[in-house]
Amino acid sequence: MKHLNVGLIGGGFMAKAHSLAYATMPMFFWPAPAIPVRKAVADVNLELAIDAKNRLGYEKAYGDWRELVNDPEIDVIDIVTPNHVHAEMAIAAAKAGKHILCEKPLARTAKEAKMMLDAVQAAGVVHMVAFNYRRTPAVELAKKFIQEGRIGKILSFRGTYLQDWSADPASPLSWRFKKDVAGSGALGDIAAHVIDMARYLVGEFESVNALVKTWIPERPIQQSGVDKLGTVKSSDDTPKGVVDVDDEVNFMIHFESGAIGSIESTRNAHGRNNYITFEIHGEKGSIFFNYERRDELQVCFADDPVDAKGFRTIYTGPAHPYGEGLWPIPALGIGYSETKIVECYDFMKAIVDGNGVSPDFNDGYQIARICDAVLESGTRQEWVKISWIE
Ligand code: NAI
Ligand code: SOE
Repeated sequence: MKHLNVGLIGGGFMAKAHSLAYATMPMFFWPAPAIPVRKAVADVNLELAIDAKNRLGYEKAYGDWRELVNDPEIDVIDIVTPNHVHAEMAIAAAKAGKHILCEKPLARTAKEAKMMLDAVQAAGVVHMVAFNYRRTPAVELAKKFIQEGRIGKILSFRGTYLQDWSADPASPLSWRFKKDVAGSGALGDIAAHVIDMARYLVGEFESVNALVKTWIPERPIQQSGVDKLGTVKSSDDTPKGVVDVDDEVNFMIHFESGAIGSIESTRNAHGRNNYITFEIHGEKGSIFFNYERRDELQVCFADDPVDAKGFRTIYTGPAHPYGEGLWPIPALGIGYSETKIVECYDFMKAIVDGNGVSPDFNDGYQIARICDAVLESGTRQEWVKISWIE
Protein backbone atom coordinates (compact mmCIF):
# COMPACT_ATOMS: atom_id res chain seq x y z
CA MET A 1 0.00 0.00 0.00
CA LYS A 2 1.20 3.49 -0.87
CA HIS A 3 2.43 5.78 1.90
CA LEU A 4 2.33 9.57 1.58
CA ASN A 5 4.59 11.65 3.82
CA VAL A 6 2.82 14.72 5.17
CA GLY A 7 4.56 17.96 6.14
CA LEU A 8 2.30 20.13 8.28
CA ILE A 9 2.88 23.88 8.66
CA GLY A 10 1.33 25.30 11.85
CA GLY A 11 0.64 23.74 15.23
CA GLY A 12 -2.66 25.23 16.45
CA PHE A 13 -6.37 24.34 16.27
CA MET A 14 -6.36 23.06 12.70
CA ALA A 15 -3.09 21.19 13.18
CA LYS A 16 -4.96 19.05 15.70
CA ALA A 17 -7.94 18.46 13.40
CA HIS A 18 -5.80 17.55 10.36
CA SER A 19 -3.38 15.36 12.35
CA LEU A 20 -6.29 13.44 13.86
CA ALA A 21 -7.58 12.83 10.32
CA TYR A 22 -4.17 11.58 9.11
CA ALA A 23 -3.98 9.20 12.07
CA THR A 24 -7.50 7.82 11.78
CA MET A 25 -8.55 8.01 8.10
CA PRO A 26 -7.36 4.42 7.33
CA MET A 27 -9.39 3.13 10.30
CA PHE A 28 -12.55 4.45 8.62
CA PHE A 29 -11.77 3.95 4.93
CA TRP A 30 -10.08 0.60 4.42
CA PRO A 31 -8.37 -0.22 2.20
CA ALA A 32 -7.20 3.39 2.34
CA PRO A 33 -6.12 5.02 -0.93
CA ALA A 34 -2.80 5.70 0.84
CA ILE A 35 -1.50 5.68 4.38
CA PRO A 36 -0.77 9.26 5.47
CA VAL A 37 2.49 9.37 7.43
CA ARG A 38 2.88 12.24 9.89
CA LYS A 39 6.44 12.93 8.83
CA ALA A 40 7.31 16.52 9.83
CA VAL A 41 5.80 19.67 11.31
CA ALA A 42 6.97 23.30 11.19
CA ASP A 43 6.01 26.24 13.38
CA VAL A 44 7.37 29.77 13.88
CA ASN A 45 10.30 28.49 15.93
CA LEU A 46 11.87 25.16 16.79
CA GLU A 47 10.52 25.08 20.33
CA LEU A 48 6.91 25.34 19.13
CA ALA A 49 7.59 22.88 16.30
CA ILE A 50 9.01 20.29 18.73
CA ASP A 51 6.01 20.76 20.98
CA ALA A 52 3.68 20.18 18.01
CA LYS A 53 5.72 17.15 16.90
CA ASN A 54 5.35 15.52 20.32
CA ARG A 55 1.70 16.49 20.78
CA LEU A 56 0.52 15.53 17.29
CA GLY A 57 2.72 12.51 16.57
CA TYR A 58 5.16 13.70 13.89
CA GLU A 59 8.68 12.34 13.35
CA LYS A 60 10.56 15.59 12.66
CA ALA A 61 10.26 19.27 13.62
CA TYR A 62 11.35 22.40 11.73
CA GLY A 63 11.60 25.95 13.07
CA ASP A 64 11.38 27.31 9.50
CA TRP A 65 8.65 26.17 7.10
CA ARG A 66 10.99 26.62 4.10
CA GLU A 67 13.14 23.72 5.32
CA LEU A 68 10.03 21.55 5.56
CA VAL A 69 8.88 22.48 2.05
CA ASN A 70 12.30 21.55 0.67
CA ASP A 71 12.57 18.27 2.59
CA PRO A 72 12.82 15.59 -0.17
CA GLU A 73 11.04 13.06 2.05
CA ILE A 74 7.81 15.10 2.02
CA ASP A 75 5.07 14.34 -0.55
CA VAL A 76 2.28 16.57 0.76
CA ILE A 77 2.35 20.05 2.31
CA ASP A 78 -0.58 20.87 4.57
CA ILE A 79 -0.92 24.59 5.41
CA VAL A 80 -2.73 25.24 8.71
CA THR A 81 -1.36 28.70 9.53
CA PRO A 82 -3.09 32.08 9.66
CA ASN A 83 -4.13 33.35 6.24
CA HIS A 84 -1.40 35.90 5.40
CA VAL A 85 1.23 33.22 4.79
CA HIS A 86 -0.92 30.74 2.82
CA ALA A 87 0.14 32.21 -0.56
CA GLU A 88 3.90 32.31 0.05
CA MET A 89 3.87 28.79 1.48
CA ALA A 90 1.64 27.25 -1.22
CA ILE A 91 3.61 28.84 -4.07
CA ALA A 92 6.90 27.55 -2.61
CA ALA A 93 5.39 24.10 -2.05
CA ALA A 94 4.09 23.97 -5.64
CA LYS A 95 7.54 24.93 -6.96
CA ALA A 96 8.99 22.09 -4.86
CA GLY A 97 6.51 19.68 -6.56
CA LYS A 98 4.47 18.90 -3.43
CA HIS A 99 0.74 18.19 -3.38
CA ILE A 100 -1.02 20.81 -1.25
CA LEU A 101 -3.91 20.94 1.18
CA CYS A 102 -4.45 24.53 2.32
CA GLU A 103 -6.85 25.74 4.99
CA LYS A 104 -9.56 28.24 4.15
CA PRO A 105 -9.84 31.01 3.20
CA LEU A 106 -7.35 30.16 0.45
CA ALA A 107 -5.93 33.69 0.65
CA ARG A 108 -6.65 37.22 1.84
CA THR A 109 -7.74 38.49 -1.58
CA ALA A 110 -8.70 37.15 -5.00
CA LYS A 111 -5.43 38.50 -6.41
CA GLU A 112 -3.42 36.45 -3.94
CA ALA A 113 -5.58 33.36 -4.51
CA LYS A 114 -5.06 33.65 -8.29
CA MET A 115 -1.27 33.57 -7.83
CA MET A 116 -1.67 30.38 -5.82
CA LEU A 117 -3.92 28.84 -8.48
CA ASP A 118 -1.43 29.72 -11.23
CA ALA A 119 1.42 28.15 -9.22
CA VAL A 120 -0.30 24.80 -8.61
CA GLN A 121 -1.50 24.60 -12.21
CA ALA A 122 2.00 25.30 -13.52
CA ALA A 123 3.46 22.66 -11.19
CA GLY A 124 0.79 20.04 -12.00
CA VAL A 125 0.33 19.08 -8.34
CA VAL A 126 -2.92 18.04 -6.64
CA HIS A 127 -4.44 20.94 -4.68
CA MET A 128 -7.33 21.22 -2.27
CA VAL A 129 -8.76 23.98 -0.05
CA ALA A 130 -10.16 22.83 3.28
CA PHE A 131 -13.83 23.84 3.15
CA ASN A 132 -14.66 20.71 5.13
CA TYR A 133 -18.29 21.38 6.09
CA ARG A 134 -19.54 20.34 2.65
CA ARG A 135 -18.17 16.87 3.55
CA THR A 136 -20.77 16.42 6.29
CA PRO A 137 -22.81 13.42 5.02
CA ALA A 138 -26.08 15.39 5.35
CA VAL A 139 -24.70 18.12 3.07
CA GLU A 140 -23.60 15.50 0.54
CA LEU A 141 -27.10 14.01 0.77
CA ALA A 142 -28.57 17.42 0.00
CA LYS A 143 -26.29 17.57 -3.05
CA LYS A 144 -27.46 14.09 -4.14
CA PHE A 145 -31.14 15.05 -3.82
CA ILE A 146 -30.54 18.23 -5.84
CA GLN A 147 -28.63 16.34 -8.55
CA GLU A 148 -31.40 13.74 -8.76
CA GLY A 149 -33.96 16.53 -9.25
CA ARG A 150 -35.79 15.59 -6.04
CA ILE A 151 -36.53 19.25 -5.18
CA GLY A 152 -36.71 20.42 -8.79
CA LYS A 153 -35.37 23.70 -10.07
CA ILE A 154 -33.83 25.71 -7.22
CA LEU A 155 -35.54 29.00 -6.49
CA SER A 156 -33.71 30.24 -3.39
CA PHE A 157 -30.88 29.59 -0.90
CA ARG A 158 -30.89 31.06 2.63
CA GLY A 159 -27.65 30.50 4.57
CA THR A 160 -26.24 31.51 7.93
CA TYR A 161 -22.99 31.10 9.82
CA LEU A 162 -23.39 32.56 13.32
CA GLN A 163 -21.02 32.27 16.30
CA ASP A 164 -20.60 34.27 19.51
CA TRP A 165 -16.96 33.87 20.53
CA SER A 166 -16.08 37.47 19.61
CA ALA A 167 -19.18 39.14 21.11
CA ASP A 168 -17.25 40.10 24.27
CA PRO A 169 -15.10 43.26 23.75
CA ALA A 170 -12.57 41.72 26.20
CA SER A 171 -11.87 38.92 23.72
CA PRO A 172 -8.37 39.79 22.50
CA LEU A 173 -7.28 41.22 19.18
CA SER A 174 -5.97 37.94 17.73
CA TRP A 175 -4.83 37.51 14.15
CA ARG A 176 -8.47 36.99 13.10
CA PHE A 177 -9.19 40.73 13.66
CA LYS A 178 -6.29 42.07 11.58
CA LYS A 179 -6.83 42.74 7.88
CA ASP A 180 -3.14 42.32 7.02
CA VAL A 181 -3.19 38.80 8.51
CA ALA A 182 -6.75 37.54 8.03
CA GLY A 183 -7.81 39.50 4.91
CA SER A 184 -11.33 39.95 6.28
CA GLY A 185 -13.31 39.14 9.43
CA ALA A 186 -16.44 37.01 9.68
CA LEU A 187 -16.61 37.10 5.87
CA GLY A 188 -13.47 35.11 4.99
CA ASP A 189 -13.37 33.27 8.30
CA ILE A 190 -16.85 31.78 8.43
CA ALA A 191 -19.20 33.14 5.72
CA ALA A 192 -16.74 31.66 3.20
CA HIS A 193 -17.78 28.16 4.34
CA VAL A 194 -21.41 28.94 3.46
CA ILE A 195 -20.38 30.53 0.16
CA ASP A 196 -18.61 27.24 -0.59
CA MET A 197 -21.78 25.26 0.17
CA ALA A 198 -23.96 27.67 -1.83
CA ARG A 199 -21.71 27.34 -4.90
CA TYR A 200 -21.58 23.56 -4.41
CA LEU A 201 -25.34 23.13 -4.06
CA VAL A 202 -26.80 25.92 -6.19
CA GLY A 203 -24.04 27.14 -8.52
CA GLU A 204 -22.00 30.21 -9.42
CA PHE A 205 -22.79 33.65 -8.01
CA GLU A 206 -23.58 36.39 -10.51
CA SER A 207 -23.69 39.41 -8.12
CA VAL A 208 -23.99 40.36 -4.45
CA ASN A 209 -25.37 43.26 -2.43
CA ALA A 210 -23.96 43.53 1.09
CA LEU A 211 -24.16 45.16 4.50
CA VAL A 212 -20.79 45.05 6.28
CA LYS A 213 -20.37 46.11 9.93
CA THR A 214 -17.62 46.28 12.54
CA TRP A 215 -19.35 46.34 15.92
CA ILE A 216 -16.29 46.41 18.21
CA PRO A 217 -13.72 48.77 16.65
CA GLU A 218 -10.88 48.08 19.10
CA ARG A 219 -9.83 45.19 21.32
CA PRO A 220 -7.08 44.38 23.84
CA ILE A 221 -3.97 43.42 21.87
CA GLN A 222 -3.03 39.73 22.04
CA GLN A 223 0.75 39.59 22.34
CA SER A 224 1.37 36.35 20.44
CA GLY A 225 0.38 32.74 20.16
CA VAL A 226 -2.54 30.81 18.78
CA ASP A 227 -6.01 32.33 18.63
CA LYS A 228 -7.90 31.08 21.71
CA LEU A 229 -11.21 32.15 20.10
CA GLY A 230 -12.33 34.35 22.99
CA THR A 231 -11.85 31.72 25.69
CA VAL A 232 -8.94 33.63 27.29
CA LYS A 233 -9.89 37.23 28.22
CA SER A 234 -7.49 40.16 28.47
CA SER A 235 -7.08 42.17 31.65
CA ASP A 236 -8.53 45.71 31.81
CA ASP A 237 -5.11 47.38 31.52
CA THR A 238 -4.09 45.60 28.29
CA PRO A 239 -3.32 48.16 25.54
CA LYS A 240 -5.90 48.21 22.76
CA GLY A 241 -5.51 47.99 19.00
CA VAL A 242 -7.77 48.67 16.04
CA VAL A 243 -10.04 46.02 14.52
CA ASP A 244 -9.92 46.68 10.77
CA VAL A 245 -12.08 43.77 9.59
CA ASP A 246 -15.83 43.12 9.52
CA ASP A 247 -17.62 41.63 12.53
CA GLU A 248 -20.79 40.96 10.54
CA VAL A 249 -21.77 40.59 6.89
CA ASN A 250 -25.27 40.12 5.50
CA PHE A 251 -25.70 39.90 1.76
CA MET A 252 -28.15 39.07 -1.00
CA ILE A 253 -27.17 36.93 -3.97
CA HIS A 254 -28.15 36.58 -7.61
CA PHE A 255 -27.01 33.17 -8.81
CA GLU A 256 -26.13 32.67 -12.49
CA SER A 257 -28.95 30.08 -12.68
CA GLY A 258 -31.53 32.77 -11.88
CA ALA A 259 -31.99 31.56 -8.29
CA ILE A 260 -31.77 34.14 -5.51
CA GLY A 261 -30.32 33.89 -2.03
CA SER A 262 -28.88 35.41 1.10
CA ILE A 263 -26.10 34.72 3.60
CA GLU A 264 -25.84 36.17 7.12
CA SER A 265 -22.68 35.81 9.16
CA THR A 266 -21.32 37.10 12.45
CA ARG A 267 -19.11 35.97 15.32
CA ASN A 268 -21.01 38.29 17.72
CA ALA A 269 -24.37 36.50 17.95
CA HIS A 270 -24.85 35.64 21.65
CA GLY A 271 -26.17 32.11 21.97
CA ARG A 272 -24.99 30.89 18.58
CA ASN A 273 -22.00 28.53 18.51
CA ASN A 274 -21.37 26.95 15.14
CA TYR A 275 -24.74 27.80 13.63
CA ILE A 276 -24.22 26.91 9.99
CA THR A 277 -27.58 26.52 8.33
CA PHE A 278 -29.05 26.52 4.87
CA GLU A 279 -32.58 26.22 3.60
CA ILE A 280 -33.07 25.60 -0.10
CA HIS A 281 -36.43 25.93 -1.80
CA GLY A 282 -37.03 24.23 -5.13
CA GLU A 283 -40.07 23.92 -7.38
CA LYS A 284 -40.64 20.37 -6.08
CA GLY A 285 -39.48 20.54 -2.46
CA SER A 286 -37.29 22.05 0.24
CA ILE A 287 -34.16 21.04 2.15
CA PHE A 288 -32.98 22.35 5.54
CA PHE A 289 -29.60 21.68 7.21
CA ASN A 290 -28.29 22.85 10.59
CA TYR A 291 -24.68 21.90 11.40
CA GLU A 292 -25.49 21.87 15.11
CA ARG A 293 -27.73 18.86 14.27
CA ARG A 294 -25.41 17.50 11.61
CA ASP A 295 -26.67 13.88 11.62
CA GLU A 296 -29.92 15.22 10.23
CA LEU A 297 -31.23 16.50 6.92
CA GLN A 298 -34.74 17.90 6.86
CA VAL A 299 -36.69 17.50 3.64
CA CYS A 300 -40.17 18.29 2.40
CA PHE A 301 -41.34 17.13 -1.02
CA ALA A 302 -44.20 18.80 -2.89
CA ASP A 303 -45.75 15.44 -3.77
CA ASP A 304 -45.92 14.22 -0.17
CA PRO A 305 -49.54 13.28 0.72
CA VAL A 306 -51.33 16.51 1.53
CA ASP A 307 -52.34 15.29 4.99
CA ALA A 308 -48.72 14.37 5.84
CA LYS A 309 -46.91 17.24 4.18
CA GLY A 310 -44.19 18.96 6.16
CA PHE A 311 -40.49 18.73 6.94
CA ARG A 312 -39.29 15.31 8.04
CA THR A 313 -35.89 14.29 9.35
CA ILE A 314 -33.50 11.87 7.70
CA TYR A 315 -30.68 10.65 9.97
CA THR A 316 -27.59 9.99 7.87
CA GLY A 317 -25.93 6.58 8.09
CA PRO A 318 -24.72 3.67 5.96
CA ALA A 319 -27.28 4.38 3.19
CA HIS A 320 -25.88 7.85 2.64
CA PRO A 321 -22.72 9.47 1.23
CA TYR A 322 -19.51 8.24 2.94
CA GLY A 323 -21.70 5.78 4.89
CA GLU A 324 -19.47 2.88 3.80
CA GLY A 325 -16.61 4.29 5.87
CA LEU A 326 -18.25 6.13 8.74
CA TRP A 327 -20.49 4.63 11.44
CA PRO A 328 -22.79 1.60 10.81
CA ILE A 329 -25.94 2.99 12.47
CA PRO A 330 -27.66 6.30 11.62
CA ALA A 331 -27.46 8.95 14.35
CA LEU A 332 -24.51 7.37 16.16
CA GLY A 333 -22.96 10.79 15.73
CA ILE A 334 -21.13 12.55 12.94
CA GLY A 335 -18.60 15.01 14.37
CA TYR A 336 -16.30 17.78 13.21
CA SER A 337 -13.48 15.20 12.99
CA GLU A 338 -15.45 13.10 10.54
CA THR A 339 -15.61 16.01 8.08
CA LYS A 340 -11.81 16.22 8.24
CA ILE A 341 -11.41 12.43 7.93
CA VAL A 342 -13.53 12.43 4.78
CA GLU A 343 -11.58 15.44 3.48
CA CYS A 344 -8.31 13.56 4.09
CA TYR A 345 -9.68 10.45 2.33
CA ASP A 346 -10.74 12.40 -0.77
CA PHE A 347 -7.45 14.30 -0.88
CA MET A 348 -5.31 11.13 -0.61
CA LYS A 349 -7.50 9.40 -3.20
CA ALA A 350 -7.05 12.31 -5.63
CA ILE A 351 -3.27 12.10 -5.25
CA VAL A 352 -3.18 8.34 -5.81
CA ASP A 353 -5.67 8.36 -8.70
CA GLY A 354 -4.05 11.44 -10.28
CA ASN A 355 -7.42 13.14 -10.44
CA GLY A 356 -8.52 16.54 -9.25
CA VAL A 357 -10.54 17.02 -6.10
CA SER A 358 -13.10 19.62 -5.11
CA PRO A 359 -12.97 22.16 -3.54
CA ASP A 360 -9.61 22.98 -5.13
CA PHE A 361 -7.60 26.18 -5.50
CA ASN A 362 -9.90 27.32 -8.31
CA ASP A 363 -12.85 27.03 -5.91
CA GLY A 364 -10.78 28.92 -3.33
CA TYR A 365 -10.10 31.62 -5.91
CA GLN A 366 -13.78 31.90 -6.94
CA ILE A 367 -14.78 32.19 -3.26
CA ALA A 368 -12.11 34.89 -2.76
CA ARG A 369 -13.61 36.81 -5.71
CA ILE A 370 -17.04 36.62 -4.07
CA CYS A 371 -15.58 37.82 -0.74
CA ASP A 372 -13.88 40.75 -2.49
CA ALA A 373 -17.19 41.58 -4.18
CA VAL A 374 -19.05 41.49 -0.83
CA LEU A 375 -16.58 43.97 0.70
CA GLU A 376 -16.74 46.16 -2.42
CA SER A 377 -20.54 46.13 -2.27
CA GLY A 378 -20.47 47.00 1.44
CA THR A 379 -18.39 50.07 0.64
CA ARG A 380 -20.29 51.15 -2.49
CA GLN A 381 -23.73 50.23 -1.12
CA GLU A 382 -24.82 48.76 -4.44
CA TRP A 383 -24.92 45.46 -6.32
CA VAL A 384 -21.46 44.26 -7.38
CA LYS A 385 -20.98 41.71 -10.15
CA ILE A 386 -18.47 38.96 -9.44
CA SER A 387 -17.13 39.39 -12.99
CA TRP A 388 -15.78 42.80 -11.93
CA ILE A 389 -13.34 41.15 -9.54
CA GLU A 390 -10.04 39.81 -10.94
P1 NAI B 1 -4.17 28.95 15.36
O1 NAI B 1 -3.96 30.36 15.76
O2 NAI B 1 -4.80 28.00 16.31
O3 NAI B 1 -2.77 28.28 14.96
C1 NAI B 1 -1.94 28.81 13.94
C2 NAI B 1 -0.60 28.09 14.00
O4 NAI B 1 0.21 28.52 12.90
C3 NAI B 1 0.19 28.40 15.28
O5 NAI B 1 0.81 27.22 15.75
C4 NAI B 1 1.22 29.42 14.79
O6 NAI B 1 2.38 29.50 15.61
C5 NAI B 1 1.50 28.86 13.40
N1 NAI B 1 2.14 29.82 12.48
C6 NAI B 1 1.85 31.12 12.29
N2 NAI B 1 2.66 31.67 11.38
C7 NAI B 1 3.51 30.69 10.99
C8 NAI B 1 4.61 30.64 10.09
N3 NAI B 1 5.01 31.71 9.40
N4 NAI B 1 5.30 29.46 9.96
C9 NAI B 1 4.91 28.36 10.65
N5 NAI B 1 3.87 28.35 11.52
C10 NAI B 1 3.18 29.50 11.68
O7 NAI B 1 -4.95 28.99 13.98
P2 NAI B 1 -6.02 27.93 13.44
O8 NAI B 1 -7.33 28.17 14.09
O9 NAI B 1 -5.43 26.58 13.45
O10 NAI B 1 -6.18 28.46 11.94
C11 NAI B 1 -5.23 28.12 10.94
C12 NAI B 1 -5.93 28.17 9.57
O11 NAI B 1 -7.00 27.25 9.57
C13 NAI B 1 -6.54 29.52 9.21
O12 NAI B 1 -6.38 29.75 7.84
C14 NAI B 1 -8.01 29.37 9.57
O13 NAI B 1 -8.85 30.20 8.80
C15 NAI B 1 -8.24 27.91 9.25
N6 NAI B 1 -9.29 27.27 10.07
C16 NAI B 1 -10.17 26.44 9.44
C17 NAI B 1 -11.14 25.77 10.13
C18 NAI B 1 -12.08 24.86 9.41
O14 NAI B 1 -13.09 24.45 10.00
N7 NAI B 1 -11.80 24.49 8.17
C19 NAI B 1 -11.26 25.91 11.60
C20 NAI B 1 -10.25 26.80 12.19
C21 NAI B 1 -9.32 27.43 11.42
C1 SOE C 1 -13.43 30.69 14.12
O1 SOE C 1 -14.47 31.51 13.68
C2 SOE C 1 -13.44 29.35 13.40
O2 SOE C 1 -12.42 28.55 13.97
C3 SOE C 1 -13.18 29.47 11.89
O3 SOE C 1 -11.87 29.93 11.62
C4 SOE C 1 -13.42 28.14 11.20
O4 SOE C 1 -13.25 28.21 9.81
C5 SOE C 1 -14.80 27.63 11.57
O5 SOE C 1 -15.10 26.49 10.91
C6 SOE C 1 -14.90 27.44 13.06
O6 SOE C 1 -14.69 28.71 13.65
